[in-house]
Amino acid sequence: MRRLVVISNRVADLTRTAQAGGLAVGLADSLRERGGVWMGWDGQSLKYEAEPEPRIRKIGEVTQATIPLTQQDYSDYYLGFANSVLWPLFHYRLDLVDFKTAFLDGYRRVNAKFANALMAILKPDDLVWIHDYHLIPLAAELRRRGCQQRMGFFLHIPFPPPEILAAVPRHRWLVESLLEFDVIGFQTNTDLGNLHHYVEDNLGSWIKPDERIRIGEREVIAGCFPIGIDVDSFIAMAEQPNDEVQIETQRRAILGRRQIIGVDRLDYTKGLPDRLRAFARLLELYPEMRKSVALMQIATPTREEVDAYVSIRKELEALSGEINGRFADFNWTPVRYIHGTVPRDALAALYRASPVGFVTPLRDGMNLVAKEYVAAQSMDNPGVLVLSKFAGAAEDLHEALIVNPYDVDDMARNLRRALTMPLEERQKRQKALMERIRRHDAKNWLNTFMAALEDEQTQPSA
Ligand code: GDG
Repeated sequence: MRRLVVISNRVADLTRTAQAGGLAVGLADSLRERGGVWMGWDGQSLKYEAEPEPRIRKIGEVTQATIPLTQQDYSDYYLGFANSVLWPLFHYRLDLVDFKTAFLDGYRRVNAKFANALMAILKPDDLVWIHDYHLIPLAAELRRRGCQQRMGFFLHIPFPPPEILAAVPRHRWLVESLLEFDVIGFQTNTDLGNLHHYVEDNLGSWIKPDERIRIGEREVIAGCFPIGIDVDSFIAMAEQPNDEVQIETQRRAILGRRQIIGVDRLDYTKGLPDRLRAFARLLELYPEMRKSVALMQIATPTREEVDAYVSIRKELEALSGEINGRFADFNWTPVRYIHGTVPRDALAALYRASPVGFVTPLRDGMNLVAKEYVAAQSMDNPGVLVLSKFAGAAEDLHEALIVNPYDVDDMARNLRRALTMPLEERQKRQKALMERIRRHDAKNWLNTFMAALEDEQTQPSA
């Protein structure tokens, strides 16, 4: 088996279980099994080094190589171009894009740094797999340095339609850089279709009947590779008793209260304010639900140095206070809003103890929480997944209750439907959803992408 070298902005700490963030979770699950090298920024050191030497550490079958960034890199590349330009742009949020030329320069500079560090590690028959929007120009940088290895790219977030992409300066350069990869993977057919439209309209390239993109003499495989979870290990975790969660669940059962659960990084793409409003609307429209239901929202801190994240945090704190002020009683708190990180095993137990999983992003590449919620349910008495139609997961998870995350009334009605759904219907939906998350699990994601990457019919560009 050829050695796999994975590169992402950050590497996950494989010795810890409380990782928040879909990329870290998805990749850690896949790499632990296959083994290989994982390179990225160490996430901490912000010191200046002209040509950073990767720091090497071996954990099980995985060799981790990390490099430092400077404070300037961190501001321009990470907070700047990646998270204040590409993240909002790719999530269709043009109103939040904050473009500066210095950000673009920093983005190119850091991608060049990654390429220099990689040149010291790569062996001729390695397979190179690069992840996410932070590193789109990395293949082009590596090719410029003479790299001949097969290179694949996976985009964890959505790929927007051409008319949205066109709002950012140098969008053509960005897509041309992307096309330097041999294989480009997306979460959904919608994202893949958006790339097809862009290349046909703007680059004069064409899509062959086998879906390969023809650019001059080269061919690029672009496909849909939906990410998944390690279903069995999640089931095992959910079935393990977690004392603290169990005591809390029993207390709620005695009081006849049921829990709706939401778990997200605290990000403006996750639709949290309207989710809280929808819960309030449920209490308004169906007063009989009061005191018998509560919403637990876990919102894990993320990117707190970007302004848009500071305002969403304030908005949520105000909203949950407002809803509690309006509806709470001396012995019932409707919203439990937790701004923090919960251990993964407790999370699994919480999903299992919650009759409704409430996942309502305004736009999401896939959304692993939706799949984790399904995996954690017991077949005897499964809960119901209420899922946004704008999550990538909705392209597959048809048996969830699919909602419009901009329509508070629609979400409230579907919450009620979930809370009152007969057991037989819940079991039928659960069975079908379980089959779907097994078909598209972490292993399938890795294997199908690797098969495309190992397909030697497409030659790397000279
Ligand atoms: C990106 C894309 C795509 C969250 N809070 C805690 C915690 N988490 C874990 C969840 C889940 C992961 O973080 C979040 O994954 P998502 O997929 O929901 O979302 P993003 O972080 O935005 O991920 C997304 C993903 O990449 C993979 O390609 O699906 O669309 O945006 O695993 O459980 N984990 C723990 N404590 C927390 O408090 N332990």
